[in-house]
Amino acid sequence: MNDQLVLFQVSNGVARITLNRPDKLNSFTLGMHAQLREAVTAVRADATVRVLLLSGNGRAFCAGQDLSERKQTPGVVLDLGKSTGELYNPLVRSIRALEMPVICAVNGVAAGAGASIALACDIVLAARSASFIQAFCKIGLLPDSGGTYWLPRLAGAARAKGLAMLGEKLSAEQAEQWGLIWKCVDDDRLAAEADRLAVELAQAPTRALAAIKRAIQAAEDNTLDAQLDLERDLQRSLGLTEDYREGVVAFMGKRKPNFLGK
Ligand code: LHQ
Repeated sequence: MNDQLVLFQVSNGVARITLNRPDKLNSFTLGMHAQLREAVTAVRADATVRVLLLSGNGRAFCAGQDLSERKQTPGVVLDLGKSTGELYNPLVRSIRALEMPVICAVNGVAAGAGASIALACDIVLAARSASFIQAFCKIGLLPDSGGTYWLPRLAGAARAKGLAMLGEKLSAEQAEQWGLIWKCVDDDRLAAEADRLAVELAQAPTRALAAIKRAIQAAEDNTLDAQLDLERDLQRSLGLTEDYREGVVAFMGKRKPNFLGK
């Protein structure tokens, strides 16, 4: 039996989390949730980490909930709200709250909650052969883990409803064209391109990136007035950072800045 349901490694400011149940398309079990939670907690606690890179092992990114764990048993009331509320929602919230960029390298199919978790990340790269499937409607459910939040915001309500109600496979190329993801790249370039971005972002002014993440997420609900105030407040605190000072000094000195994420 495979006990390492999530692979976790930190080097040079980059934390790499890889979902690791390839034979079941990295679908979520209780055990995988627990290990993923532990890894994200370790990322948050490690001050050297400046970017998180999430991916999947094998031919899939993640096929959502492992349905063998969610079968109806006669006489037992199945509470899907419990697993959504206690497992998936905290995961989505933790990704959104991480004060660093989270890159998702979608190496293959992302279905159900797997698609939602990918879309919760800040920069989503996908292999050209990857796909996104709102599989929920095929088993009588609605998109969860933020699915009904990301889809209309990223793709518009018409496409969101089509995707969620039809559950058709959306190719990575179409996902890029519809603005669901950052980029789709050739399969054999995905790992290298994700690594290149991770290394670049790990050398970026982390606090500015965290502020960008926070502000853009807030913009999903804010009025312009509230957003202008938030930008002012965040800019005020960024103006006090070492990285801002370094950025300006480096620009004036016509040299490359050395950002420390402070
Ligand atoms: C799987 C799964 C899977 C178990 C592939 N479970 N074994 C939240 C809260 C509470 C409850 C419910 O759900 C949620 C959120 C959700 O995520 S709901 C949506 C759950 N996911 C799905 O409905 C997707 C189910 N999977 C599929 O539709 C297909 O596997 C896709 C389209 C992803 C890939 O198809 P194929 O490439 O043809 O692969 P396959 O179907 O042959 O799968 C390979 C193996 O992985 C196979 O096992 P086996 O032992 O027969 O080789 C599948 O049974 C297993 N697998 N997804 N979600």
